Amino acid sequence: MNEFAKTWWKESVVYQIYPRSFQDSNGDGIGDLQGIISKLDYLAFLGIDVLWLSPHFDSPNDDNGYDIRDYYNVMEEFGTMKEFDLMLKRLQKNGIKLIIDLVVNHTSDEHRWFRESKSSHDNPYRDYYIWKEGVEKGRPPNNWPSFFGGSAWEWDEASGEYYLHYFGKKQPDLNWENPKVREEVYDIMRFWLDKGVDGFRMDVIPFISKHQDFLDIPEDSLNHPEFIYASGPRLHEFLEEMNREVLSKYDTMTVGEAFGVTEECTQLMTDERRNELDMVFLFDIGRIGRENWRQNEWTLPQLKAMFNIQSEVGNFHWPTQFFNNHDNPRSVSKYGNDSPKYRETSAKLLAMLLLTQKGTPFLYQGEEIGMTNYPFTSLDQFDDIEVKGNIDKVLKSGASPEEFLQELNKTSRDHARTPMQWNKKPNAGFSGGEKSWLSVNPNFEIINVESNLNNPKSVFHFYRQLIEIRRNSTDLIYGDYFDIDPGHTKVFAYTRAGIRFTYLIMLNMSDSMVKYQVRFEFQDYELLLSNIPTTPNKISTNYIELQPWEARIYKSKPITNRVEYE
Ligand code: ISL
Ligand code: CA
Repeated sequence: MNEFAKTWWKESVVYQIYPRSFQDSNGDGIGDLQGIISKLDYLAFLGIDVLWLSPHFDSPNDDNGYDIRDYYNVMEEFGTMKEFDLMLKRLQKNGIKLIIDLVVNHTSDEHRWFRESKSSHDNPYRDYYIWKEGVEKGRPPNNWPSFFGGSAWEWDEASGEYYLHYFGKKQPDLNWENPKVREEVYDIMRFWLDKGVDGFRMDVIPFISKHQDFLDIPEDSLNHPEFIYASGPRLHEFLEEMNREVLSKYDTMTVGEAFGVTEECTQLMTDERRNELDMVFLFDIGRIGRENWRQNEWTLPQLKAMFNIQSEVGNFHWPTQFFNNHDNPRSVSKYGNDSPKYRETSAKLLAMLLLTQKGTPFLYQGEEIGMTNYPFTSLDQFDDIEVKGNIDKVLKSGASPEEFLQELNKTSRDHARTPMQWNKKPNAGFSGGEKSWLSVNPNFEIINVESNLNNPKSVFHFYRQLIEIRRNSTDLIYGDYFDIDPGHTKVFAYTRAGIRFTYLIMLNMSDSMVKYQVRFEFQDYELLLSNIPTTPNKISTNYIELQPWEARIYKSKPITNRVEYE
């Protein structure tokens, strides 16, 4: 039996909002804070505990806010600080906590620090960023690539040096070796915590410590530089300092975006006996089968193996669970089946998977109504800097535009960023203006919040029910995870064994009916919820028939001989 220490963030269900695409309140085609405020009742009804807001700070939007110009101001298009405060107050009134996005591996090149830094070699801000001479004229300091295409070094003619940017060239990396930079970051954190936010999602946090030898990375790592970038020597020292200086003084929840980390690094970052972060987002599940912009085949046993690794972290680590965010395609299109026949059933199955695993679940806007990928028909429809920045490289590498388009239809970040589908009105009710900043998915007349709310059997209500079940069951939150059948290629069957109850979850993740042999003592189990109306209340034989994408959760009778949680 496990001995997890109880905390509020382990018991929370988190919902991520990408403000640009959530709800536009003034008709300019861009989502905003008033838009979010107008939907808080909806979020409260869904039953979420924590809201994670993607960057809301002043930004020139080269990477939709992940390029911050001023950490102490709200993005003009999103609203004002007053509106932020109002949103926070309304959230608190609804019992919803708020975590914000801390993007401090880099800033915008329009940030005052960078403008100063660039202005001359002896400017006091020069060392806020990473400047280096080229190896020779016209050749950057090393071969480090940017995730958004080309070299990670940008030449600055005026000062005769290159600056480092792991992402776009308008996203220069901060120099965390400089203690003043770290102090600035801690000040920013205090400012928002003192306002009342409850924590942070930390953008590409493992990248903050740079290898100071600045050596070339091996050729075979060039397609995946994240593994090198995430292995800087001072990461844990910096996180420990941040925790000591800031986090330890507040009751917060922190989740680091752990891009490129090893298992060992994850262990160190999230060990409750150390003082770094509470949780991290791992990339294995979300990026299963991914090879940069390509999506390859993957199998259910491979997916289960990843859940198993996450659950084996031990009692001093707490995982996160998520299928969607603003950087990934829609889960029902990737792990489910988004054809009209199975979309709703498979979206509900994924809801059950997400909400009955061990770890804090993170939902992403639109997931709760089963929103799907967008049917892109040409390369110029993409908005994302990741696509635009890499297009030349991809086509030069020999891929045809058709192939690139076909793969982007499975992998692009823009699938997650199309506007939230609220109703059947123009722009899906996202905006009352002429045009939304990114096209609305043409399926909005079928897939939208209004029709979900009106139908008690909808994907939305299924999420709501599961959130409710989870909230009322400590055992489902803290109970042990056991994969009953790791090798089965269609059925994902597992238990969550708590102090008083054991839950049995059976998911048929395939398009075919499966006659499944239950390898479990099931006599005392009763059905709690399923996504197919004909599911029997009790398991009565050794073999059960699971319909395509059928998902069931059973609950045991109370068990009396188990020890309490700490
Ligand atoms: O995998 C990726 C790069 O190949 C991206 O999807 C993503 O850039 C990566 O996961 C890091 O993500 C975070 O930092 C980026 C920002 O563009 C993403 O939106 C953010 O989530 C730079 O801040
Ligand atoms: Ca707006």
